[in-house]
Amino acid sequence: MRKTRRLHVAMALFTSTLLGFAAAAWTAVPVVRVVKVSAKRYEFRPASITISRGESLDLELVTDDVLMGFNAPDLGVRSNIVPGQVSCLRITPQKTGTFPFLCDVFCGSGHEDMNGSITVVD
Ligand SMILES: [Cu+2]
Repeated sequence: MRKTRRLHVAMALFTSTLLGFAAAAWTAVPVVRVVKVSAKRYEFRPASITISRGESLDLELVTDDVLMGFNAPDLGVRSNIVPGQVSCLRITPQKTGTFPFLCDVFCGSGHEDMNGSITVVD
């Protein structure tokens, strides 16, 4: 009986330790918000994105049209947007404000008006 009881106590300790590790591992993984940005001649959807300062955000850039670009020069990020592919761009802005982004690959007559903004708040 004693051996069985000790075994149960040991198993309970082992299980609770494992659960503790699992919980620690779970909470240590940062959750990154994902925003899908669709580029279509001649607009981005959404055209305005809001993020908190220091937050990481993954932009998933897609298009069904032609090769385009996503460029947010004030945040130091850019990527091509290739038809049929998902281009992932992570941003973690450290300054607040409203920062423009634009298409920087000529895609047609309305290309110059293809833009949007990322607002970073505290
Ligand atoms: Cu363009």
